Amino acid sequence: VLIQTVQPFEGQKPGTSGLRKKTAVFRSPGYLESYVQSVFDAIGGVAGKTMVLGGDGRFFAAEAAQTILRMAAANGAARAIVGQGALLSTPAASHLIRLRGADFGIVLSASHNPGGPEGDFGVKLNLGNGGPAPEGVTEAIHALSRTIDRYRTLATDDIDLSATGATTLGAMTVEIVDPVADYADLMAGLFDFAAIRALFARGFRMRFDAMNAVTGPYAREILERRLGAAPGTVVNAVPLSDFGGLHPDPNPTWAADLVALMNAPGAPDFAAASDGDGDRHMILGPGVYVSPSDSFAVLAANAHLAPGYARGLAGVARSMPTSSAVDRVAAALGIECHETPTGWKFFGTLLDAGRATLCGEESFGAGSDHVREKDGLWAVLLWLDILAARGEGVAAVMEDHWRRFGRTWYSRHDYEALPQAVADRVIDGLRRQLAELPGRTVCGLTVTGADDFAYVDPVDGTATAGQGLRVRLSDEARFVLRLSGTGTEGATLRLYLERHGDDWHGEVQDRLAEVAAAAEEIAGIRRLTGRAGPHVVT
Ligand code: VG1
Ligand code: CO
Repeated sequence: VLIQTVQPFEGQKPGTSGLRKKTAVFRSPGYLESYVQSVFDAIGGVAGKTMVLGGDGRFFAAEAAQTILRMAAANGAARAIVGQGALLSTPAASHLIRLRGADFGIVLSASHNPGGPEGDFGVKLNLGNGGPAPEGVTEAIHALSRTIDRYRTLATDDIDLSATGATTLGAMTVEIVDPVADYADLMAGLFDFAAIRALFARGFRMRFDAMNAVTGPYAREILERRLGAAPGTVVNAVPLSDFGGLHPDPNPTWAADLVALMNAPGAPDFAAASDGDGDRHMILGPGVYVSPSDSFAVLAANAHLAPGYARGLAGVARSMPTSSAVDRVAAALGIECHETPTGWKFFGTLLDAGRATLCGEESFGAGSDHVREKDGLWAVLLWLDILAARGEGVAAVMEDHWRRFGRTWYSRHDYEALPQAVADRVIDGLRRQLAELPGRTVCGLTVTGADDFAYVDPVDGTATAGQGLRVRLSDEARFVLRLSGTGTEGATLRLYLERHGDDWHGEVQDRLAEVAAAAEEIAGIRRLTGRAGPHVVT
């Protein structure tokens, strides 16, 4: 065992989902090692423990996996379970941790951020329940990273991760597993594969865009092999280290080709895309884009149609900026509905306690208690199961949903790569107004409440403050403003717009125009940033 000295690095503070930095930062000598040793120390050491390791296959992941394996062995870990080729989607890693009773897992991914030498890299930490490390642990990692002065490693050659099987590294057993098989089996146990197979056999056509990221092998195995979708259903199916130059974020901006396909004559019946690490999903039908908040609400309203959820749901949970569409479903079902801060780590206690069966976020994330992460392919398969059971297409399912529950018009406007000081000025400016806003009428809407979202976990009592500024408006409207915690360049402001109505016809941005105008009048995002408009609209 080698003890190497290292100096602490600034800013090794995990954000919404792991530590994300420019790849070049992660490649600076000692940077990854310093962080990983802080992770190991923050979880009480890894001696005798079992680790799951994988990632989305992005540039530097293969090298980082070797570094982490050497360090785990040097720190006394008993076993590492590694996805073949160092691949594991985030939900598959979560499943593997639970299935194998591992103590923790590391996922090498910056999720939907682009990869490559000029792109982003990231390290996610999941604990023994399969879920992202909660804030107490991420704070401990950050604290340790500020004083770290040494790390432990071995002087060994790289091990071959390209074939499945067992080997050793020092005294640690390394087990290289098929990244797909266990996950595919889990899906087969939740959904009616025979019904979905029959749907494809009847000529149902689908396109799944894996965006050259990790879901390709999973989607091919499940959709094309096990469910009989036509060969070629999965496109961009081979994980590439730079995602083929794509930005693996499944939204109308970055998956514009898929949206265009679905808006053209001859579109298939159904389309979906996932992100770098496989935890997000976008759903499309011919001429229909399903907003993520609506997708989550539809899944909650129809989950009982899938065998895995036939008993019904214990409860649901959504992140605060996610639309209230699912709240209306929960009310109709008579189940608990929780509102949590942004990020999957806040759902863990509710899932573990059996108080939420389904969880969702407006950022194309939905999942259930089958793992402790959001899960892109899971959402796609639940959609397929629902379409098969109902014998209807996406448009019909959406219309029926809006007829029953009304429509929650929703959109997120992202202002990216702002100077931090400018973004802070916008946030501080709105925060200072919160107390005096109620009662004010702006652009025809009256402010009915305004606050800085704080959360007390109903299971373990942990308090979290400063999670986003909410302004409630008349006419069942609201806007929310918060700073992103996943970016690597400057600051990103997210403005979330929402309004509920019974009439579901019309264009989303039109229906939200007054809410957007009120938000601009109050928060002055364009005025203070000098930007003409958002970079990305979802
Ligand atoms: C964003 C999303 C959030 C999601 C997070 C991680 O965070 O808004 O809902 O949980 O990304 O997604 P932020 O702080 O930038 O708004 V991914 O697919 O890994 O890790
Ligand atoms: Co992701």
